Amino acid sequence: MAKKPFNIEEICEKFSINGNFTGYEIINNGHINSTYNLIFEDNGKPVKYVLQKINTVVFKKPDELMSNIVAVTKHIAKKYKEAKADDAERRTLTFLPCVDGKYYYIDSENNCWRLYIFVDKVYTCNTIDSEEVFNNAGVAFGEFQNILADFDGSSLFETIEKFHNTASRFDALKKAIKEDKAGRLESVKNEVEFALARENDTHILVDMIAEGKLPLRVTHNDTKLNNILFDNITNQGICIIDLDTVMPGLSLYDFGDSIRFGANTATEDEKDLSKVSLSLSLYEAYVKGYLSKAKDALTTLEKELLPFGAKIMTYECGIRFLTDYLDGDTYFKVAYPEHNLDRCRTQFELVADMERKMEQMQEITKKYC
Ligand code: GN1
Ligand code: MG
Repeated sequence: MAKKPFNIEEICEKFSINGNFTGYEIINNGHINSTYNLIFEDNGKPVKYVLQKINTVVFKKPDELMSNIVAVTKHIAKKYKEAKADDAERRTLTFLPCVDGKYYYIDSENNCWRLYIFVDKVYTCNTIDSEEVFNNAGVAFGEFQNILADFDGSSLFETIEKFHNTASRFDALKKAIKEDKAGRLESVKNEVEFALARENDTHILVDMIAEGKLPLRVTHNDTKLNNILFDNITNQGICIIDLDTVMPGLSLYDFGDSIRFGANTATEDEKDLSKVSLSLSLYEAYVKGYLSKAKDALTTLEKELLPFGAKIMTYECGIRFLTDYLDGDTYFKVAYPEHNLDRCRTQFELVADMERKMEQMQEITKKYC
């Protein structure tokens, strides 16, 4: 039998878990952390937890990271409890402290672990063709933003500096091009040209923040479809996960990243680019759901910029994949050598399609404002 990627005796001791360990599953959704479902048996009943190895190259300060997450999840839990919501305990993640009171522990090999209670009777999606479910995704992220509207953003640490500062992401790309660390520049001339041609776009939101035109809110910043747990029976997005990048940010980041991932007719790493496009019907489904919750909280300018938010987040993600490809794949997990390049290509294909469909995206958005 293959060696387990964690030491189960140590995990049980540190997080004081009772019950007999019966097995685990590897969850392959994220590009950063490693995630496992742990299954125990306690008094004849199965009990599940989710164990995550935090990528400490990306998240350098686990104490600050977990301080953010525990504060945010406690806030959300309190809100649903006060509202007497059905299933209040399933509406956010419950992290378990270690015996020393910290919400993570570092093992002898310097791996950093955290544990939360498994949310039962839910599913996740990596692609979607159901407008109804994507509409529910919009509702879920709209509600997430509302519920954090009265959370004090100044108490949050910046877990990754300038995370959605597209201008500084662009500078990082230029540096990677100059250094060409992995010797791959020659093979990505078209992608580099596509990226450099859109430099003007990279400053737009950054400048508007500096000029006070757009408000900072507490945002998720990584609103991929697979960061929503959907209820098996109602298909509602009941719990938002992957809270590592909850920080002050723009509503446009969250809206845009959802569209980037969920309204793409192909997966993020599809090799056949003819399958990649922006689905206007999925775009509409999301806008409708999202604005049904967030409309009143957003300013006119934010609402006007939603389609641009989708484009710029897709572009930003594309240049991040390209940068990592040029740097030799040091940031995102890859399954094969061209993985980051394939991801970059889908993102740029989608940007091009959004540019073609920008007017239609604007029309649709207006309808729900
Ligand atoms: C990463 O961890 P995951 O897979 O949910 C990344 C996001 C990217 C995304 C692209 C901390 O998210 O910013 O948009 O990959 N997270 C971090 O799929 O960099
Ligand atoms: Mg994730």
